[in-house]
Amino acid sequence: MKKILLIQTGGTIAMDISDSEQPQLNSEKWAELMYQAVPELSEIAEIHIERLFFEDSSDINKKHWGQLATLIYDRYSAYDGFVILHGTDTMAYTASALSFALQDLSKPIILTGSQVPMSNIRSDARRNLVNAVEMATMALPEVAICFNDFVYRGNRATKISIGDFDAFASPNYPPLAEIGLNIEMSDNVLPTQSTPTLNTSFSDELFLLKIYPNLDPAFLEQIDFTDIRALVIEAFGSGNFPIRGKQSLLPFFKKCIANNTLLIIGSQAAYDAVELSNYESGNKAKSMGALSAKDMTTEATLTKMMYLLAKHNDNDNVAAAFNKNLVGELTE
Ligand code: ASN
Repeated sequence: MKKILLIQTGGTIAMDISDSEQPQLNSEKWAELMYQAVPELSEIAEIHIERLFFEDSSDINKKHWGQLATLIYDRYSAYDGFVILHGTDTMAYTASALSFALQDLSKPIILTGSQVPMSNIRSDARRNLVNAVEMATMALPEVAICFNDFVYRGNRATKISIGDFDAFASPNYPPLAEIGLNIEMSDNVLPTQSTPTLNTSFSDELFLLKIYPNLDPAFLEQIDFTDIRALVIEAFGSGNFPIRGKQSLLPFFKKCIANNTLLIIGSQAAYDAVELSNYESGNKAKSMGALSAKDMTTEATLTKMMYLLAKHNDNDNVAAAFNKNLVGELTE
């Protein structure tokens, strides 16, 4: 029987709504509840549970990503696969970050959670948990999100629904697996490697700006860019932004580049890829030296930049690595 390490990090899946005074269960009580609710788990794998921390996923940051990656790296040879129970709100960020933190995998690292606490009658926790544990026993050497009968590459996934069980999507990459009567595995899985690598450093020296009609660039002038090494823009469509009149963002972007801040153009549209040469504004950004996020999710764009800024001091090295497909996060 395969050995799976189940890592508890918090989120709705671990909440006990019947105990409003202490909604966060300890790992023993949670394990008890888990086996009570899903007794078939013990037929799928031998499961060991570790509670690493216990947070609503809004409070998870690069410190937690480092802890998770280190724990998996340290236990790597002892288990056949890993399941991380995580809140759904920032699951796609953690999955993306882990795909950069732990590369060259030969075993599955599957994140799951639920929209409704395990203790509720109509919770999605049981199904997601069974599916995730089963996927962690399979030949899937990737960081993946298993949710609502789909398995998505972690750095391609994004949360799309607050309340629906179908909470995640992978707009620009097909699912790695679909779980029905049978498990349909895709051929688009990363190749198995032999030895994983560990990186636990992520930089926070970046800033995300979502643009919108009537954004006054004067507000942006007030941001102190001294410690901001990269500015990620969620632009419109294929990478467009205002270039006429008082609302033109060109002077601000020029200032950023002069300040040695990397400029990355992403999109507010989830499907397809940024293409800077399609329109005048994108072309202007491109000739100023802006980078394209191509078809990456915002989660992947940000965590990739955080990883690269921590890894390289030189902007040219960051830019060169950013343009490449490192761990399946973009289509080249
Ligand atoms: N607020 C929760 C979290 O992300 C939401 C959930 O898990 N469904 O931790």
